[in-house]
Formats: sequence, structure tokens, C-alpha cells
Amino acid sequence: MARLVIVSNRVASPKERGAKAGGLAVALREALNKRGGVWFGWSGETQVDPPAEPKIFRSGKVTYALQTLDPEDQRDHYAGYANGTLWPLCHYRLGLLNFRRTEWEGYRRVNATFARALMPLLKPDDIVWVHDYHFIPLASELRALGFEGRIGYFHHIPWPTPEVFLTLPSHAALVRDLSRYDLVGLQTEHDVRALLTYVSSEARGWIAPGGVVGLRDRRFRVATYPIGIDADAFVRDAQAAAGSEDEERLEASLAGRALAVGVDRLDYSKGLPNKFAAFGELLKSHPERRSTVTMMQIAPFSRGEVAEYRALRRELEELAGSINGEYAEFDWVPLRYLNRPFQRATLAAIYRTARLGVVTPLRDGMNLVAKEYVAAQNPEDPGVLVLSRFAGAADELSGSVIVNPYDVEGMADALDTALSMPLDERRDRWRANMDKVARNTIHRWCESFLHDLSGVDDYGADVEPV
Ligand code: ADQ
Repeated sequence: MARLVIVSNRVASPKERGAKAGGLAVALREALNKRGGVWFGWSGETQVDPPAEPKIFRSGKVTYALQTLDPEDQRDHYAGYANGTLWPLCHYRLGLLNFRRTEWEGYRRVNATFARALMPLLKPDDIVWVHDYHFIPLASELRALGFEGRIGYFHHIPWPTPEVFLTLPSHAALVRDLSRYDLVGLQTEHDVRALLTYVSSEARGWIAPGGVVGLRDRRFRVATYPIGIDADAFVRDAQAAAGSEDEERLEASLAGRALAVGVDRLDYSKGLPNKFAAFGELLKSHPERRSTVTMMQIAPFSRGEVAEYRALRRELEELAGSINGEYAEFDWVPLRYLNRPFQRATLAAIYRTARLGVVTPLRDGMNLVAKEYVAAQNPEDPGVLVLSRFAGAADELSGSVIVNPYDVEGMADALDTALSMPLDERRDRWRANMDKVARNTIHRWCESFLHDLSGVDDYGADVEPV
């Protein structure tokens, strides 16, 4: 079995285990432990004139390699082009898109730096798996340095439709960069269609069955790999949560009221102002719901170095304050707003206690919280998932109450409907969702991507355009 090399911006430390490590980190580490290999990424540190070689340490069969960056390069790369340009673009937020040539150049420079640091660690037969929009040019840079082995790329966020993608001044260069990979994985069929339509209509490439793409002298494949969670681990955590101290404290604090829960990074793609407004609208237009339901929104801060995230934080504090100011009773706070991370076991207890899981992003690659909420439910008395149609997860989780997050009044009505849903219907919908969550796990995602990447030949001469 070929050695695996994983590249991602942040590298999960081998010390992060059990309750702390996310499902993705655990699955990637498992794949590395099985095959042996390297996990390469940013060290989280900046330094003027940083060393050209990464810091290296080993744990079992895995070598960790962490590259330190020059502070200006890191700013242009991370807060600049990756999170100030590509993130809003891929989430259809053109009003928030900042494009600056210096940042685009910084983004490319960092990718070149990473490629030079990684190259000496590579063996010719290695399989390289690159994660996410921070590293789209990495394959081009590695090819320029002479690496001819297999390189795959997985894009964790949505791929925008051509009309949106064309607003990016560097669109053509970015797709040329994609064509240097052997396999490009996206979350949904919609994303795949969006990229293929761009390739055929704008880049004058051709497409053959199976998503094989020809662009200039390159052939690569584009396919769907919907990411999942470690469903068994989540079910176990949720079962362990039943009757736990966390669950008892939470139940006691609710005093018999229904709980609606949201768990999102504090990010403008997650539609938090709309969600708060919908909850406010529920209390306004369905007054009988007042004092019968509590909403808990967990939203740890994220990307504070990007101005839009600081503005969103202020907006949400104001909205939460105004909803609570208007509707709170001396024994009931309608909206509990918490800005910190929780252990997985505590999250599982919260999900299981909640009658509603409210996941209403304006756009989301997949959204793993939706799947975690489903896995944590008590099959005898499951809660209802209220899910945005613009989350990738909506393709699979058809048992949810699907909403349009731009329609605040419609969302308020959907919350009302979900709160009064009879047990039989809740069970049927949950079963449909749970079947998908249990089948499309993070392990399956990881193995099927690696299986396809390992099987790549050069998409042989027999592949013809259609
Ligand atoms: P994210 O935008 O980070 O991921 P999501 O898929 O929901 O969004 O994953 C968030 C993860 O962080 C979940 O596992 C959740 O449990 C955890 N988390 C969130 N808040 C937490 C808290 N307060 N305490 C502890 N854990 C918390 C990006 C894309 C998504 C895509 C994923 C994976 O934006 O669309 O689903 O990558 O590909």
C-alpha cells in the first residue's frame, strides 16, 4: 500500500485525542496510521525570515511536518486571499469579496513555499491528499518541482456556479491549478455540475463520462465525496450522555420547556442573524410559544483577524440582547448565546436533549453539525432537524424540515411546525436521516476518496470527450 501524505492548513496534534479531536482529524490520522506517511501543514506560527525546512516530529508511523511562515505572507494567504476572497466567493457572498493582487500573489507565494518544504519529504510512489481552498495551487507547485505521483484535492466548501465564479479575477488560473491534480473531490452533485459547467463553457475543456475532464494537455477527474461523521462514536457518546450530569443539569435548567439548539462557528456563511431573527419572529407571530421553548446557540469565535467576522460578532450580540430584552420573563431567558467550544460528550448531551436541531446556513459545503444532531437522537423519541436547503447535507437528509434561510417568516413557521410534530412523524423522519448518516460515514468518505485516487492511471488514451 502506498504511503499517504496529507496536507491541510492546520494539523491535528497527535496529542489531541478522544473527546477533543474532531471526526475529520481522527479519520485522517487513522488513514495515516494504516498506510504510514506524513501530515504536513502550517505550524500556527509566523516569523520574519522563517526557516525553509519544516519542524519535524514523529508519532508511530506518522511524520508530522509543520512549516512556519513569514507574517506578511501568512496574512495575505490566510486572512487575505483564502478567507477574504475564496471563502466569500464559494459561499456566494459577492458583497463581501475583497480581491487584491498582493494577496493573490501572497497566496501563491505561500503555496510555493509549502511545496518547496514538502518536496524533500516525498517519495515517488506517495499518494498526496491536499485539503481545502488554502492550497489549490499546491499541485502546480509540486509538479513544477518534479513530483509526478498521484495528487488529490478535496474542497470542503461549496463550488460556486460559473456566474459567481467568473467574478473572481483569478478564475482561469485557479482552474488551471485544479487541473494539475489527478482527482478533485467535491461535496455535492450541485458543486460538481457547477465546476464542470465552468470547464466546458468558459475554459473550453471537455468532459467524458465518470467526470473525467480534459483541459489543455491535462486530464483529471471531478467527483462527489459527501463527507460524514463517525456515526458509531456519536451514537455511543449520546447513549453515554443519557442520564449524565450534563444532561440532568440541562434538563433541570429548562424546567420542562422544549430546547432548540444551534451549533455553528461564528461565521457569516452560517446564517446566524437570520436564525436569530426567525426565533424572534416565532415568539412574535406565535405568542403561545413564548415561555415554552428555549433556543441555545453555541457559536465559538472564529477568524477574528478578518473584519467581517468582528462585525458579525457585534451584530449577533445586539440581536440576542434585543430578543431577550423584548421577550424574557423573570424565570425564562428565550435565547442562550454561548461563544465557547464544548467537549464532544457535552455537545452530544445537548443535541440529545434538544427537541429541535436548527441548522440554517446561507450556504455550506456539507455541515457536520446536522449529521451529529441526527446521530445523537434517542430513537424512541427523536427530535426534528430543521435544515437549510443550501447546506450540502440537505441532499442526503431529506427527513429534515427543509427551510430557506432567506425567508425569516417561513423559518419561524417551520420552527412552529417542527415543535408540534407528532411522535410517529418524528420517528419516520429521523429513521430516514439516520440511515444516511450511518451509511455515509467519515471512514467511508476517506476510504472511497483514497481508493479512487490510488486507482488513478492517466485516465488512459481510451477516454474520449463526449
Ligand atoms: P465548518 O464550517 O467548520 O466545516 P461543520 O461541518 O458544521 O462546519 O463542522 C463544524 C465541526 O465543529 C462540527 O464537528 C462541530 O461539532 C464542531 N463544533 C462547532 N462548534 C463547536 C463547539 N462550540 N464546541 C465543539 N465543537 C464544535 C467545513 C465546511 C463544512 C463541511 C466541513 C467538513 O464549511 O461545510 O461540512 O468543513 O468538510
